[in-house]
Amino acid sequence: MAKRALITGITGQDGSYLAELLLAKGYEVHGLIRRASTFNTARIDHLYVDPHEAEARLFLHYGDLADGARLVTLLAEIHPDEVYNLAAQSHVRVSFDEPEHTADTTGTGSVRLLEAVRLSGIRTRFYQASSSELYGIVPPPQNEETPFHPRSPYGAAKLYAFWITRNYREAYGLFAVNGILFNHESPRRGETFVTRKITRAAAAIRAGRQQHLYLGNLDAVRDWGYAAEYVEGMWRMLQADEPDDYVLATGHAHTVRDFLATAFEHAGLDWREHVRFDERYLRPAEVPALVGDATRAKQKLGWAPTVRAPELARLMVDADTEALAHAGDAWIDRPRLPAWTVQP
Ligand code: NDP
Ligand code: GDR
Repeated sequence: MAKRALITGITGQDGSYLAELLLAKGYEVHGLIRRASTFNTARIDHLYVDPHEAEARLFLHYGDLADGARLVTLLAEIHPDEVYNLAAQSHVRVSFDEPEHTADTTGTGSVRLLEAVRLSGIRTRFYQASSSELYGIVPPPQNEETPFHPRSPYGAAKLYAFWITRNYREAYGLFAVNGILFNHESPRRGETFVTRKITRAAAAIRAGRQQHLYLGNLDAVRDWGYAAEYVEGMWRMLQADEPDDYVLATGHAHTVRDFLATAFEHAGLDWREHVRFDERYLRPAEVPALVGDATRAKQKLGWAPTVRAPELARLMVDADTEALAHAGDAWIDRPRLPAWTVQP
């Protein structure tokens, strides 16, 4: 019998890569999606097979991490072997504007899902999308033994989700793991995260569709990996003999400025001629440097990433150049929205 997985956050960057991976491994995949007035399935549309067809193995269900009763009925109906909790309000800057909503989705949402596992009485393995943002201002390199000091409402909400996941493991014997993932990017990255904002701008400026790129702190250091490789690590965590928490990271440090320089150079541009500072992109409290040590994942799971930030920057610029060519007049420069709103 094919294994069955439930993914929350399936319409997001990681959810789409994980759905692809699990389908390729022969899983039946169920995804939780939020009802919206427009379709929000662009990242998984290529996986669509008419559910009336016998070969269909991807099924979507309306639901929300804010709705605990719905999560119970859904789990009782689906009986997944594995649950991947990827859903979250995942933008750090936005979490300062919407701290309560972020706590409700990113923090309390996790305990709603864990309780739903317990109340529905199913036996399943549980993955929680934890984050390097937990480390905050604790200096690198960070590993599973490094203390936490989150710096945002997002980080604080993820801290609760981390501990409640561990608590369900200790209290109820649930096979529940935290993947503490450092930043990972791809051509499917949300357009307001800094890497994608940079690579979209590089493509648009080269094509004469944009003049300037407005950014905040260029000195922040991050450890950027490739999302498609990180979802493999998530899956491996749930195949281990014993539940444990794991860091996934490349171990390589780059500043935002480094990423910017590589991306613009690849587009044949000098970033200094186009980049402007906008204080609206600063955070009330910044996380200066995150660089992970993924030794445990390498030793126990055999997981090792191969794509580093410079290669990632180039592949994302290439993907955005191609997307721009196809979009034509439909191209929207979404990160420029602060001109009308305060969207980060
Ligand atoms: P995205 O922001 O791309 O995706 C978030 C997903 O969560 C979307 O599918 C979104 O749905 C869904 N979602 C948001 N709120 C709710 C809700 N209330 N109920 C149900 N679904 C909801 O994030 P990523 O794919 O980048 O990240 C996946 C997870 O990993 C997140 O939890 C993130 O915080 C965490 N993480 C990410 C890292 C990264 O570098 N990418 C690093 C470490 C952790 P919709 O499409 O409808 O908005
Ligand atoms: P991060 O990612 O906060 O690390 O969270 P983001 O790309 O938003 O910021 C990275 C760094 O770049 C600086 N920065 C800017 N950031 C944005 N978004 N826009 C800008 O214009 C800009 N200018 C400079 C930021 O200050 C920051 O230092 C991501 C998310 O995916 C989280 O969900 C995840 O948990 C962490 O990565 C690990």
